[in-house]
Amino acid sequence: MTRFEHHSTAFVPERAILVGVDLGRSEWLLEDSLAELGRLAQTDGAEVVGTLTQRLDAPVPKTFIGKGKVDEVVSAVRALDADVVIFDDELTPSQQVNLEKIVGEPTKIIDRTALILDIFGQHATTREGRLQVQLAQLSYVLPRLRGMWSHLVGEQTRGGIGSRFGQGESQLEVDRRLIRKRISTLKNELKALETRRGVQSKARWESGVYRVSLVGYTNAGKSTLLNALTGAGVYVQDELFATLDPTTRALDLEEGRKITLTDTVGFIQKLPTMLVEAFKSTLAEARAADLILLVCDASDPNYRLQISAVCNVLSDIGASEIPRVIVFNKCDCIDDEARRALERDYPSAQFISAIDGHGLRGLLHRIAREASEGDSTMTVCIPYGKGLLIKMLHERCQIVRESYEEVGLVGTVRASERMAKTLAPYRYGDELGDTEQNRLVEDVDGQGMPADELQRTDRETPDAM
Ligand SMILES: Nc1nc2c(ncn2[C@@H]2O[C@H](COP(=O)(O)OP(=O)(O)OP(=O)(O)O)[C@@H](O)[C@H]2O)c(=O)[nH]1
Ligand SMILES: [Mg+2]
Repeated sequence: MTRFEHHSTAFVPERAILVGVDLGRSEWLLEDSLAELGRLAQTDGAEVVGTLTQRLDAPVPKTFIGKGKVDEVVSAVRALDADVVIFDDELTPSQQVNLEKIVGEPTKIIDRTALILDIFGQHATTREGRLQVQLAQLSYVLPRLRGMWSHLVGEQTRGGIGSRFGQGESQLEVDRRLIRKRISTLKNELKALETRRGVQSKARWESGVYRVSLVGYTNAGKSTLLNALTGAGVYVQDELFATLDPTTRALDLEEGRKITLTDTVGFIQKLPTMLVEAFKSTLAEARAADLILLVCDASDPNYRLQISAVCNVLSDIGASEIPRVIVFNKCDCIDDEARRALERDYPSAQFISAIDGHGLRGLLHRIAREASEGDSTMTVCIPYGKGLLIKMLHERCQIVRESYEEVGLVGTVRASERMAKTLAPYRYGDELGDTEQNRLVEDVDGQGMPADELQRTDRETPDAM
């Protein structure tokens, strides 16, 4: 969000006025919500020059805020030379048009949703991420075409927030029909990508590797944690929505188990529904996890509300049943008293600092413990010819005891339910161990799995993935 100054080659930040209304419906304090809006505006490159608030029982249908407040906005825009007025709540298309008319060109009236969409537009890097953002932006634009977007028709864009929507989409400037068509094309493209992603998730599920997703409020430190644990080199920044696209890295636990860790898009209160909708397939990464680490900024006074905002989105995307562990990050920034209070209120949480490494070993042990939940102990004998299966055994099971015998590798292992099924035909020393039942179908794909097992795994793969 920048504007071009005459006589200078430098871009200067747009000057923004924030408007917040206390409708008495949110648990968030108006000032906290506005502070967050200010950070969003900053992340988008704006400079906040003023803030106006109002307490209302219900929004005023035509202008969202009352008439007196509208007059105040007009005077503030003049006095502060503002380029844009940002409302903390979603405005209806007609409210936006009415306000633009009253405040007058060239000041833009936008809302939190548009701001978030703009940030997403700048931060999306993968093809899927960009398509998802475009879909969300066009869904936002469609009902507003005649209003705030009419100025785009036959006119060069004014630059800044909003003008980057649907970058390079000249048809955006034409009419709704074309936008609808584009929306449906985007949906199809995304569906195709989603199918491919689904295939990948399924492959990972079948491989039996335990999957952990890092989920949490934006800026909680998810990417920093992924980097600290795996050296992934994911973009970390003290700004909101630094990361949009999921990154997955493998990690070997000390207990001798391989897991994958996935970092993904952060959540925020009042997350626009169209974004949740558009980012379904990215968010499905969280849904496909065996364990969710709910990363939370312990130093943020609103951590409780942030946790509940995250839980709401998790339940929206159908991920509420997945086991989760709350991870309080940034513990280097809180004092002992605050730490004790958190430990008292969240006795089963983990406490870490992704920056100084405090608590990371404990966190890894906790993951190992969660991963071994439901494990069973079994003794197997695997012929040496089954190299891949032996590798799987070492990577995915906890080895209690092993010896190299003439018949093959004989190991007593703790195996997950999935691995136990894969290993069942190789049971050793009990009734299943006899050679007849041990008969293996030749490897089709080199996975070392008996054919009937492959079928079973196939059938049991959750549809959601
Ligand atoms: N003091 C302190 N700062 C931290 C810690 N972990 C992360 N940070 C800082 O918090 C900011 C956000 O970190 P990120 O890792 O980008 O957060 P994120 O959760 O990935 O954020 P989004 O991608 O925006 O959703 C950065 O400035 C980090 O340096 C920590 O343990 N202690
Ligand atoms: Mg991040």
